[in-house]
Amino acid sequence: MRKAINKRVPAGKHRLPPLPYSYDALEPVISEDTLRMHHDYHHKAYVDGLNKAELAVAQARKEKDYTFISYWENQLAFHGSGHILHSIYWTVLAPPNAGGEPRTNTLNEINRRFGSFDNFIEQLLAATTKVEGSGWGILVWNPAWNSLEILTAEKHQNLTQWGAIPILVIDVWEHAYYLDYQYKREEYVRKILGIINWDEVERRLLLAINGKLPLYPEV
Ligand code: MN3
Repeated sequence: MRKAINKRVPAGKHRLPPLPYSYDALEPVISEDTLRMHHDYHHKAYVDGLNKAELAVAQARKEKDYTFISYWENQLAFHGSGHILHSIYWTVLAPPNAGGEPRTNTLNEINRRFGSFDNFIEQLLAATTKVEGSGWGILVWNPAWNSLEILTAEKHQNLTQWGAIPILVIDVWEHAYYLDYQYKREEYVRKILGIINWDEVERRLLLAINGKLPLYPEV
């Protein structure tokens, strides 16, 4: 299991975290080709974009020239959120022999909020499948009222409740599924829901409940 890492990362020094398994570990749900491109190219682009934005903002500060600040603020939100969500996405997926049902605390909180595990899955499937354009389905813990909630994100950064902590995230950008599922986004989400690493979800939820997050797999 991944250790809690809470390093301070200086501006411009983010690095792509390694996948916690081999590129073919999620087959047949996610092909080796998809996983390799998704991690090595797409996730890396968000890490690079975040570093670039942080350094640009630092340079603007130094030069006292804020002509392009709104552009760089947009880039910080987009690439920073993309890096965070992808880092979580890899860790909450497990090889196909994992899956099954949530662990004790996760199941208790799901029942409390959604009434039953089936209700939860139905809502998560519907909400995630129906994200407009590129985005994410996200199970969050909201410490403001101590509850799970299902939220979605358009792109990586739009639509949230501030302070909400992502516990389980599902990428529904086309790059996550198009090679393997083409337009069948719902089928991809269904398959993903069958390979969730519920041990990791439980670990993240317990940390969140105990005020130990934000805690992302930074390197
Ligand atoms: Mn992605």
